[in-house]
Amino acid sequence: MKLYTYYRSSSSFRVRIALNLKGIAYQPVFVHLVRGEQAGAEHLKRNPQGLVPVLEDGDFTISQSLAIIEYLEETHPEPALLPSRAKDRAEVRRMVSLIACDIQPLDNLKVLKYLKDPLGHSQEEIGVWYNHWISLNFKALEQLVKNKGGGYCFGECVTMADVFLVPQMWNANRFKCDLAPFPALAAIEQRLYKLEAFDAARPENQPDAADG
Ligand SMILES: N[C@@H](CCC(=O)N[C@@H](CS)C(=O)NCC(=O)O)C(=O)O
Repeated sequence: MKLYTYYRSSSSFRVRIALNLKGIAYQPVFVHLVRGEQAGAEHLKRNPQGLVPVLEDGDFTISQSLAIIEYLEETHPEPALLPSRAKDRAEVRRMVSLIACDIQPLDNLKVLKYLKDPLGHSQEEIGVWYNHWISLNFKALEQLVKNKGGGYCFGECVTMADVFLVPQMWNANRFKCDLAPFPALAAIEQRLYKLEAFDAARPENQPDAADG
């Protein structure tokens, strides 16, 4: 498999974690987002949205991190990232959606750039925007993991919710969000980084990190 990725892309980070957890070997192909390589003709053929990540599995090409991770879950079921009971899967997907639908799309690079130009917001205002969506939604997620977590976001095993949590925490730290109100999320994050699959997927540990 080939993964088109950028070290600091939180959506790529999710897929790197899932591939590592499932023990799937892959070849990373680096798409430099700051240099705009995602908008080049070659990449647009892979993903007309001009975003990473993109996964190639033989002649099959797929984008959208959640679609990719669900595909990996179906094609490589072990270890499972979704629980066996339907109600439990719904709980995990609820946490995944909170991050993937209600935080990341509001705080991604395209949105932050648009707030600056053409909307004319200052860097300080953009920081306030960023923090707002993190803290609003992490407040709810903190409550959900307190109710449902048993060491991890949901129960006592790593699930897709953990795969989505860690990259969002990484982004929140990068933007210096106040994470003090979320001790349960922070404790889970620390526990997850002890696992090789999460640590190896960290942005700092990617070969393209050296390229800026
Ligand atoms: N919903 C998409 C989001 C993908 C996305 O926002 N990718 C960002 C990096 S995390 C990107 O490629 N940004 C490039 C740009 O905004 O030009 C997913 O989950 O894959």
